[in-house]
Amino acid sequence: MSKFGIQSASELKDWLESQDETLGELVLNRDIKIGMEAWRKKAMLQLVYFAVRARAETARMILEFGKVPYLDRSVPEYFGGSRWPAVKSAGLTAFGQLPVLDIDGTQLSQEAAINRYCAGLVPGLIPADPVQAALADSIYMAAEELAVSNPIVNVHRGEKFEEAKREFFGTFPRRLKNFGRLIRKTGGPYTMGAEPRYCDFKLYHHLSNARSLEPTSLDGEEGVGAFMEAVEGLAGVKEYLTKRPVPIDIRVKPMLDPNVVGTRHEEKGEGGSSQKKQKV
Ligand SMILES: N[C@@H](CCC(=O)N[C@@H](CS)C(=O)NCC(=O)O)C(=O)O
Repeated sequence: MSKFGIQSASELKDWLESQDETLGELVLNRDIKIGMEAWRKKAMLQLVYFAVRARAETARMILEFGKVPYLDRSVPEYFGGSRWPAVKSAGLTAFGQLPVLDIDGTQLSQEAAINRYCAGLVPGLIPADPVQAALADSIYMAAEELAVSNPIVNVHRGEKFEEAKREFFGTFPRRLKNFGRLIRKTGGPYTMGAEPRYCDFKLYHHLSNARSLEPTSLDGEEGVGAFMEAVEGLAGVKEYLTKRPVPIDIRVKPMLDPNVVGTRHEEKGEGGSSQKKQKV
């Protein structure tokens, strides 16, 4: 037994993980910190979501960037063959929504919480300084205000699509200006300067949604093009972006191509969409 009363590797792991980063900086030497990182990465992560490019995308980019192993799970894969309506009515997720990240059996809901947890596994994505970390959160939340782009790309059709798109692009230019100003102020290429922070993956996702709806929508805001390229060039992210399925038939019959495991085809059992009723 150690003088701290820690008796097993798993107790040590719990203790290490309960320490905040500042204390970690003071107490832990570099090797222990690396060991702690490795331990964290050993957690079995299962990301459960629908087959749309929406609220799981930031977590995927963060995990791919950090080379953190995880499993992408469809609803039937994770919930023993059940489909979403049954899962939801049985209360099998905390808030009746996805995404969910299963961390060694503990289910974490809410995209922001999932992304922050994932970012914590990757050194540098959450600034060590609490004020800087809070600033990263504020940029993240400002990007979250673009989240209505998700259903426009992945769900809406016809008149509903046109209406939602019109509304989105009504406020988008002013929001984009704010992000552009921020990037220029910090010197870029990322929102907080030379290093990527977790908020950058969230912002990238929503700006790329905007770009797939209106290919020229990011043009003319200095710094934003370089921001997009910088995120796209990050090791791990670059490979991921080329291999991920692509939203196709936006506005008409949106779906992902190729039809990956857990896509709406499979969710319904055969061709056709069962997800159009879901709120993405
Ligand atoms: N605030 C939640 C929103 C989650 C959410 O709206 N999830 C949608 C998919 S993107 C969902 O689960 N829709 C299915 C339903 O509500 O039945 C988060 O950030 O995770």
